[in-house]
Amino acid sequence: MTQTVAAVDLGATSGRVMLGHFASGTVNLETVSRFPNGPVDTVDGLHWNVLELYRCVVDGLRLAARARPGSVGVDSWAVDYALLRGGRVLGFPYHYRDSRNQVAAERAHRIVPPERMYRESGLQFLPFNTVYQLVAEQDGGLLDVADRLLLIPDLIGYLLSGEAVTERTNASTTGLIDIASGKWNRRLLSELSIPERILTDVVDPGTSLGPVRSSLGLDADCELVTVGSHDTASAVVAVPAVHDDVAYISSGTWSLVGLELPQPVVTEASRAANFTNEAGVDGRVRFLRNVSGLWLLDEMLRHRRDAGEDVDLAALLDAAAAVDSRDVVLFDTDDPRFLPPGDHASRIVDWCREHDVRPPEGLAELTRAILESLAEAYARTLRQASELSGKAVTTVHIVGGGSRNRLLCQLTADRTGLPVLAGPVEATALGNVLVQARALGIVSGSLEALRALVAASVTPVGYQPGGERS
Ligand code: LFR
Repeated sequence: MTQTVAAVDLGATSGRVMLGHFASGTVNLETVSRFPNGPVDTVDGLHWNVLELYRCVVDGLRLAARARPGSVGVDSWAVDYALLRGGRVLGFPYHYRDSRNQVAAERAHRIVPPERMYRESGLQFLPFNTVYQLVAEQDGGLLDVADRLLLIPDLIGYLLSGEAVTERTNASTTGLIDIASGKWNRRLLSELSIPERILTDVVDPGTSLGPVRSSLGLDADCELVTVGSHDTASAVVAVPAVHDDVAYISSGTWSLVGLELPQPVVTEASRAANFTNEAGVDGRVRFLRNVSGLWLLDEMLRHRRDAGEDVDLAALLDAAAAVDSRDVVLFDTDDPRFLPPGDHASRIVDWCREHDVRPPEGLAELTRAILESLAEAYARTLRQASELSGKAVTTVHIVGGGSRNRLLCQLTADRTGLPVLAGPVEATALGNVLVQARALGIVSGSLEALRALVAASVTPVGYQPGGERS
């Protein structure tokens, strides 16, 4: 008998509602709806249009209702939040790429040094970590009146069910969770004047929050179930690993490059290398680093298209693959100039000029420069992850949208010197439905059992170092 659950998966550039059908030891995803998402530039900065996102989620779930899913789970990008008072959302949530955070980070570090923040949270420094956003928020006055903070997937869950909680994997990206106890870090909150009253209980993935609102047209017993609500946590659940010595790259807007560990690595060396210890499903640790991702390419192309240029992605990737290796340019994909939306092509050229590197010429060379630089950053990050954790890696799994980019996968095999297994593309939605299905008793077992189920359901594409670039 087939059993079904529904996933809401919100990415920084698009969202989707999917059904996960479970039958005979396999899982099969069905896309119900897709909708665009992105920053909205307003007079007071970059925001998310969460009401529109919620509307799209509701429309998708109404369509999903015909398959009578037993539950719904929500995941999204991390760190961003809404403030509420009396159940009402106060203003449009800020987008993490807004420029307000850098100054706030400096202000926060004058109160609590970054070394201590890292020791207590295990979180890599990113200027947009929730903790810094909340310090920036102190200037706007909303924190004084808010009575609740909800991270984006928890906000959507709240609007769907009326239940307000903070799911643990995403909570770990705030910088406000004490890594030793798994609880809100009260001392840090008080030192940074972040009111504790706005925080809700932290719950684990796989917790039922009760029925979704009846107006959605789902069955009366369809419940909201927490999943790895940080999209990367869900994606890592669905890495089709069949042995332990693997690394993963969750490749989308960002590339999240690292390992799964049983225990965190919170050393001065891991801090210096800016590795994070984010909470995974089942208490695992996602020891990884944020490397930039397809944002570099997508934003460069969006900018070109906005300027009226007609760009065919498939043809561009072929042209990029054909660029002579002597014309390949490497630049630092982590340079902060690439964080905000804008003209990435000019920024790459500027970076090259400033670093005495011949700038890439034309879109094919620019594209090749982006993909080679990403692959080089992956290789460096994976070497560091192994060194810092002592864990050997023999295979690299690439999951998410980037697993479809054959040139990127091949370059990753070349530059890491390791075989790459690419896919599934929809790892995040798969991880989301797997954790729900386990909570409902449709499937059972450890993360390894869930991954074996993914491996039985999808066939990754293999790339060998030195293979053909196509
Ligand atoms: C990926 C991701 C990353 C997080 C970034 C910002 O979609 O969730 O893990 O660092 O977005 O939230």
